[in-house]
Amino acid sequence: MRDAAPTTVYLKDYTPFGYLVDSVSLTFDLVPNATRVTARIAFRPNPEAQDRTFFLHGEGLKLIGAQIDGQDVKPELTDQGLTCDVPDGPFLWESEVEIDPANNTALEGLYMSNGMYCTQCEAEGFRKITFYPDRPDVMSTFTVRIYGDLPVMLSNGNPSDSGDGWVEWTDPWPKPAYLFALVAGDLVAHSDRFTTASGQEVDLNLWVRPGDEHKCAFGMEALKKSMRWDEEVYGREYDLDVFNIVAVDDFNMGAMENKGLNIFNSAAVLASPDTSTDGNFERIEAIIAHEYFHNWTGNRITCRDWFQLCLKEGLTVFRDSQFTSDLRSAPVKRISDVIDLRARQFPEDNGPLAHPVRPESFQEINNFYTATVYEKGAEVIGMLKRLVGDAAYAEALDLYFARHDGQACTIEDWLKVFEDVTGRDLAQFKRWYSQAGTPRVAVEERWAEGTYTLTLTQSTPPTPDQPDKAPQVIPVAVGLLGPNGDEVRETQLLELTEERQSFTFEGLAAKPVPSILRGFSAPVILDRETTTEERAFLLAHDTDPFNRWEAGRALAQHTLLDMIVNGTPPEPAYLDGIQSVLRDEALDPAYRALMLGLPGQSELAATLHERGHTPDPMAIWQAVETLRQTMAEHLQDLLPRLHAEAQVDAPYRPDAEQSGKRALGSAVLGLINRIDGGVLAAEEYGKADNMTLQLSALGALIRAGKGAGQLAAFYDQWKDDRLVIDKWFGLQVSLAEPADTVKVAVHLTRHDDFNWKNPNRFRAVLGALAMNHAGFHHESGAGYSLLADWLLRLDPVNPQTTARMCAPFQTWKRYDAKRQEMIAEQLDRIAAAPGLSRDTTEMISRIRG
Ligand code: 0A1
Ligand code: ZN
Repeated sequence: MRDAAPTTVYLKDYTPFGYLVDSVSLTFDLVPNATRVTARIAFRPNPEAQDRTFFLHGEGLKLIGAQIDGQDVKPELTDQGLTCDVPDGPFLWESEVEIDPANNTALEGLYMSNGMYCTQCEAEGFRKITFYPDRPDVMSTFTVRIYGDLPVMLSNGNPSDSGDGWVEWTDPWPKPAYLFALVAGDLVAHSDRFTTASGQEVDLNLWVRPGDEHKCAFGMEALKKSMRWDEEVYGREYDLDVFNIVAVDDFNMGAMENKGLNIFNSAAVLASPDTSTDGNFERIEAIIAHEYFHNWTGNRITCRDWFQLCLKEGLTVFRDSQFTSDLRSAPVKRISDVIDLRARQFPEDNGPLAHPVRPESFQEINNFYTATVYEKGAEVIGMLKRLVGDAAYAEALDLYFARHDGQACTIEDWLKVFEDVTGRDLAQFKRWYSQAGTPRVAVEERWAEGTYTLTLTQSTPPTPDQPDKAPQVIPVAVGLLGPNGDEVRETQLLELTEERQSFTFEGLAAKPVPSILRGFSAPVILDRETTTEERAFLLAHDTDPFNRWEAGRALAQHTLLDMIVNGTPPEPAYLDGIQSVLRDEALDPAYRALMLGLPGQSELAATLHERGHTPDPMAIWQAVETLRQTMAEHLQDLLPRLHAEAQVDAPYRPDAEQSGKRALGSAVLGLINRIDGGVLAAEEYGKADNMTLQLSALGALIRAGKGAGQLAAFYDQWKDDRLVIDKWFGLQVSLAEPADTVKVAVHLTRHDDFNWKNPNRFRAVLGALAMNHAGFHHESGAGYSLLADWLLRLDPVNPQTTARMCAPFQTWKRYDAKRQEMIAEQLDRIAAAPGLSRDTTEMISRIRG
């Protein structure tokens, strides 16, 4: 069924639901096309609420019958739910509905994936399962009985009873409906046990389809590490007898934190050295931690309404980044997070989709699971922690858990614990939650008689619905270096609270070189005109690993922009500076691999646009190619030594040490490849004994124009492994040359294995198309129309994934008039499609502006 006319929901309109739910008892009779769901729900009037309208959400449900206190009732039905007259006091609501999981391609509610039943209820999917007040502030305990002839049938909580053909699960912890889950199918478990700090035994199971058993061990270890870490660092213990994780092939997102029954996209949990790259392993470890950490930040303490999404997501992303930093390398994690923030969040914050970390309105909440809510939300917590200090942060978190356990909370509740612990007024800090847009901080410096003055000026550009911005509290970590490279002032935190503010450093013997925004202490853009010499100096001497990398990045950006705008040759100071860093064997190989990275082409386009130029995707691509070639030649003598240093002589382990070496090896291979035309890559492909090496060699061969044979061999080797075949699809599109990208993508969409209803496979091709900057923005406009064709095809099948995949169009106003016109035409074509989903309608209209 297509959606009705969109309505907008506002944060300011929040009111509590008129009834409290004391208990929920559900039964499921699982049949692919006709599953019956009965619900017995104990309601009582909510003393805190004024409005006693009894409205239950419900979408696409066939109502079989309903009773109140055992008497048949005839509720009034709409396409959104039902209303009914109810008694003044407590009452028992009973309903029976029929649903069709086998035809649920939207992957929301109860659906089937490869013969397995599974659910996705966040944000508003539970209403597709039964009539219910489907809002996060309505919390209740659940008992769930599942009837079916499937070997494994799971729900939230602990197993409580079973009989012939049925099982029962009881979740003692009150929860909102979005955390409900059910899984049933022919599954096998990889099992383990965990003893909590207080001695409770927990059964751990990772459930997968038969054949995937060999891909479970890493995920299980990651789960145990997460459980221990949350005890040690946040004092949080697990609270049920069993923790189940299930891998599902058809899933719109990465994973979902349902209470006691986390459901994962199989790409976000299954791993083996043969089939997964180091990057996959690290991502899986982080996602397992993320979902597990939600047990406290999200489940035990949940959100009052969906506007508060960042309350659980920002905090949980922040916690999973801390976890990864502790387990692996903190500087490498920080740099990777900033690369990701700039690639995904900055475009959002600086374009038509900009919204505050806590949005104030939405049409479709699923469109707000964004990099702003998640990643900028985590940055905001990082700033808060810096501002109050580690000890106060820990104290505030303890208070948060103690004060709000079992509640559905708001950002006000969150900030209040910090205010209570520190006595600090966070009213201005709160603007980070309400103002959209990336603040820009301009830097001026003055040097006179031993006193160095930094003057910082902040401004945030207008964003949709927010023309004027007030100054925010910006923590700017600064250190000073003396002329010989010694640190003359250690890192200190400047608090920029005014629009313009000066900070002085006295008693200096010589004019220092400032290292500003160390550790990327705030999610801002630093506007600072500085010299190549100064950047090279910081690249050589900065003691802050983030800013040292940032200096290299700034040099790379500077030289690329100069090449693009002025046709200048690559900057020798950049090439020499990078060379010195690469020579330093004391530096972590992973860090050196990051030093070899260049700013993304889309990021370069954004910077050109900001500086008043119209980005030409082809010219950007060409400049990157030229710089890479120059780097390969400049570093030629050093490359064999680095390549040798990157070799791993031990059995494969996906840990920071080995994967850092392989990352360096892969970056170095990419450069050698430009000189030897694929000779080393062919050799490496032949002897690769893990997916990281195999894929990096295959990529190099494709780039050298010599990958055809290996691509075919790779397919034959892995055709039965859907996750590896996703990589095979994606790699070809992401590495295609600009003029060939669309051709390659079209060709792949005609492949027998292009199962476009599977979100992973759809994204492997169309997502990779959108990420190939010069290919997607090819002057023919074919990239735009191909993406639009597929969005139109996917929308009736899966609105959520379609809406997310509209995002590549968000940057359209950066480009020239011709490209803008071509994109506008595609946006209008999509918008005009009859019956377009609410999800996609909202995205397209916001992007179109
Ligand atoms: N809460 C999950 C992410 C998630 C969100 C929405 C979903 O369906 C619309 C699915 C998963 C997390 O943060 O991991
Ligand atoms: Zn999350």
